[in-house]
Amino acid sequence: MTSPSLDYYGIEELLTDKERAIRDRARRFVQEEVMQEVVPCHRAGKFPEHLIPRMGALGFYAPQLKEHGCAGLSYTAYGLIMQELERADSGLRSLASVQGPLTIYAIHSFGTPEQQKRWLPGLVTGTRVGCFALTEHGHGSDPGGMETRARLDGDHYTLNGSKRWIGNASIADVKVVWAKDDDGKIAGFVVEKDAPGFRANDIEGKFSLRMSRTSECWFENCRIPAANRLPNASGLRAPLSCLSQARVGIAWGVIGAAIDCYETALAYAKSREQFNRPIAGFQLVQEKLVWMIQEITKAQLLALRLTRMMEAGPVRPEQISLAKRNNVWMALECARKARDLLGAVGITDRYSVIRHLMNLEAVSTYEGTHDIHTLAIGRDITGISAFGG
Ligand code: TGC
Ligand code: FAD
Repeated sequence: MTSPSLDYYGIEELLTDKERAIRDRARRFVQEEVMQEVVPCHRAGKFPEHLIPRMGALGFYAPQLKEHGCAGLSYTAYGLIMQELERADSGLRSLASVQGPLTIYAIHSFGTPEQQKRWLPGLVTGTRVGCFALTEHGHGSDPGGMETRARLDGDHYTLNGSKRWIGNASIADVKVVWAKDDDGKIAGFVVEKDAPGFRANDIEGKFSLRMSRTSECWFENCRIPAANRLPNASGLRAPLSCLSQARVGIAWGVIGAAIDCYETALAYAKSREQFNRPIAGFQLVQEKLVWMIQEITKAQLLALRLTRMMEAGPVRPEQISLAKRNNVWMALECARKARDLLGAVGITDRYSVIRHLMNLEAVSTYEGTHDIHTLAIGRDITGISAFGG
């Protein structure tokens, strides 16, 4: 159960019984099967890969979608699952984001029935690993400038180019790759494992999202069947609509990381004594704890309102940008304040806080940086684009 301090505004009452049950099951999974893995995996810079099919069996991949084995849950239930995963580690939620709202959503939304039948069951159950390759070495915030090309050559496409910072690309069985076609239009292609002309390396030396595999990859005359083009994906709108799905999950997910930081800091502040009293008794310490619970509460309300709106009908991408931007910033600030309250022990992995802090730096960058979302919302409210040339 959520402790009363974390439900300052009675959010619990706004959830359905089913949503609460789904969240509690995700929390049990994290406590019973994940937590013991996190610190060793984080130290080793590895993801516990046996959990990939386990998370599939629990229905964690794109649960907001219907059919093809997806759970057909509410957007709020999807968000609550992401919250529980990210309470453990952003890398766990990231795995679910790449597999679900990115890879599965792309095939689910833009594929033919045959393509869906072929690739979705393995991805949804987690017996096959997916990846979503949009970012390139020269194009991160501006994916519209991508240089990867797909040339139609009889019954094949030939892909040339490179992608960088791609979650799970080196092990993925099913890679959704975005490239420009012969007409210069952005299109989606599925590159299967062992496609000739594909190679990938994992990126080493990460201080953030260490419990996550991140790769760079190259397509050198990489031949794939023409039937692997996703026919309903046309233009930048297609990958961006996948990002919208994932950003909602992030807006909820980071609340989990923030709650874990808050709970850790509160417990520590009550037990740690300096100047003959618990540090929780100092005004400056209380101010930090109050800031955290205030901002977590606002973030919960924002995320919940967003997913309730999505359950009722479409929302605008900028409304999703607002939640991603605010909630990731909030979680990062919570992690910074919690790290401060823990003093020296706060820099060790005996406590989760420094790990969350480092992870959230990447979460602030990926799926649109904080400033890119600022500009997206700025364009929406002023009608003037400040993105540049
Ligand atoms: P712009 O003119 O704004 O848009 C092009 C077309 O797309 C439409 N659109 C969207 N559609 C659906 N969802 C969205 N979120 C959309 N945003 C825009 C738009 O209406 C337009 O449609 P149409 O029909 O008129 O053509 O394009 P722009 O080139 O100005 O770029 C806008 C910008 C900068 C906001 C966009 O490029 C952007 O979001 N950049 C950030 C890139 C990004 O987020 N990359 C993420 C890569 S994947 C990743 O990080 C995975 S990490 C996952 C994990 O581990 O958890
Ligand atoms: P850049 O775009 O070079 O930005 C650098 C800085 O410039 C940022 O501060 C940015 O805000 C700022 N900036 C850029 N343009 C403007 C502007 N117009 N005005 C003001 N400021 C600007 N991508 C995928 O496709 N698939 C994945 O699975 C994936 N997983 C990832 C996992 C991790 C751990 C990380 C770190 C990244 C991942 N990414 C993935 C890539 C991620 O989406 C990009 O890193 C992100 O979009 C930013 O691109 P960039 O790193 O090239 O930064």
